[in-house]
Amino acid sequence: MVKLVLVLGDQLSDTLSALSAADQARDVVVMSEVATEAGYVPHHPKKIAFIFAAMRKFAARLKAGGWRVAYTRLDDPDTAGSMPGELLRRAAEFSANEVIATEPGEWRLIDALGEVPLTVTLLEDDRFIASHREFEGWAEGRKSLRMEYFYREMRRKTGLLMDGNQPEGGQWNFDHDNRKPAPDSVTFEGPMRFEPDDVVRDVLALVEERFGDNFGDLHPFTLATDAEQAQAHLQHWLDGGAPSFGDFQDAMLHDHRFLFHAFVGAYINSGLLDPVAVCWAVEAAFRAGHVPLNAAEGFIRQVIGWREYVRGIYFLEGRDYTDRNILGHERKLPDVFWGGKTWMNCMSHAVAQTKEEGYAHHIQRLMVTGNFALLAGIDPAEVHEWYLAVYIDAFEWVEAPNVIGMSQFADGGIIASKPYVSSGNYIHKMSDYCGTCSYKVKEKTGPDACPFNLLYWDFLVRHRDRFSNNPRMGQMYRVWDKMDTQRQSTVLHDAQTFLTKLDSGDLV
Ligand code: FAD
Ligand code: DLZ
Ligand code: SF4
Repeated sequence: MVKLVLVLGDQLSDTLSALSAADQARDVVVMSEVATEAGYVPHHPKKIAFIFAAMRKFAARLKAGGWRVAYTRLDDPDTAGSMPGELLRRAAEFSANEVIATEPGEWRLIDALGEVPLTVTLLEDDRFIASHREFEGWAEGRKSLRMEYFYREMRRKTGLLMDGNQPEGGQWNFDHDNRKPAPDSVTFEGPMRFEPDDVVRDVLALVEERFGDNFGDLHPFTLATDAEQAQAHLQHWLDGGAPSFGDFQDAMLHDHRFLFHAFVGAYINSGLLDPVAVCWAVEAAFRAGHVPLNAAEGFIRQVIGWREYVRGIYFLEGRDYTDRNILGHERKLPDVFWGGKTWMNCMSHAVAQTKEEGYAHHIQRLMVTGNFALLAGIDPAEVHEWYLAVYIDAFEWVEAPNVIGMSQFADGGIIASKPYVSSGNYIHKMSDYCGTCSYKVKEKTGPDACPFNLLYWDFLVRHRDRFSNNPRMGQMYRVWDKMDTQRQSTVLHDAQTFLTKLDSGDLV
């Protein structure tokens, strides 16, 4: 009997376990652009266009490879509008009662598939290095789940950057070499850009019509939308960006949005690039003497360390992870995040770039928008929805641990040993944003004081009970305690004035 083989918009890999388990001569691949997936958050139009275009091209690739594919476009009049609905419709059409699927990357969809009145077999997503069982085994009995130790296991398992049993260069981690402030000049021009072809143009017209009001610019659209283009983009970055990736990983520059970052998140997460193959390509560039060890190790750690680790945490922690709010933050997400005008140059820049590209690099996400949300006490669920909507690479399994855990500390410290908060000083050191800002980064109080300076102390004081005994934060509490009490009250007063203006929608 025919079985349906479900392929989701972030499962566009030739090696997908559902495809490997199916019988090409008998089974039908089901792929659907559906309103529920396109609408569970107000996705950036570029993200929707990317997924739909990549899905259409992958469907064509499967057909060319001999598969029968039942593909539903968003504007198909017969669409059921949801993934379960589409499976039922196709089951009736092909007289099928069994579905083979690779496990989705989101509890919401896993649960929805569980409710479908068909026999649904969920297979492991073996595009990841660590299975759920492996991660659970690693986590079991540990007091704290730090990424670093997990990462070493992944290095041993894959053999990446290993010298026998030992790490290449005698160290597992070269992070201390990777914190240089922004360079004076950048010659790498950023991601490779692709002119829209016919498939992409069709999708752009559809997305413009249906999702044109969502936050984010659809045009210009120059993303890679198939595996060959993504591979060409990767090579372009290996040649030009990878050698400096490590040194300037944490830097931020007005005129260089991408700096030396790889811009591969969306391509890896959707399945167009294989994460381990990408890492082997970086390792090969290192062995060829083209990429230094600190860059190669730094990059490989992000992919086989952080990426695998956050996925492990998402599934280990379960369905309620996105509801966590240990710090009790309840402020509404201010308009600044949706492009509302602000005098804060760093925020304005990070949000404008997000609107135009559907992309910001890690430090912009963590130390600008994330830092601001945490300092200002914004409800982590709202912060989570924002990140899930606005970044092209955002899928819940990877986005939620980064936002709820790493950035907002809402999980109480499962991922981060201390909250990632900083005053304006850090942003000043790592970027060229402060020089042209209306606020003064060196001013600590008064109407011109950098809001990050005010909110930093306000945050620490608000959460003193929780953090003052944290060994990595004690020093900051000592600095606060030594401050003149008059100055302390001015700082807290000015912080409140700022937050009141923020809440009233005044320009801040
Ligand atoms: P590069 O800096 O070139 O890094 C290479 C690759 O390493 C990335 O493509 C990604 O696959 C992996 N990587 C790096 N850091 C992480 C990390 N912390 N977690 C998982 N993988 C990582 N990444 C996503 O893929 N999707 C998200 O929705 C997402 N949301 C984030 C939200 C916040 C608040 C923060 C702080 C980080 C988030 N990240 C997310 C992680 C990281 O910021 C992005 O992976 C990265 O910016 C993507 O750009 P790039 O490909 O140029 O990355
Ligand atoms: C993100 C996304 C969007 C916007 N649209 C679709 C879609 O129409 N059809 C589909 O199969 N997948 C889509 N996706 C990706 C899914 O939301 C993703 O598979 C789940 O969030 C699990 O990671
Ligand atoms: Fe951001 Fe403060 Fe610098 Fe302005 S001065 S760019 S608000 S850190």
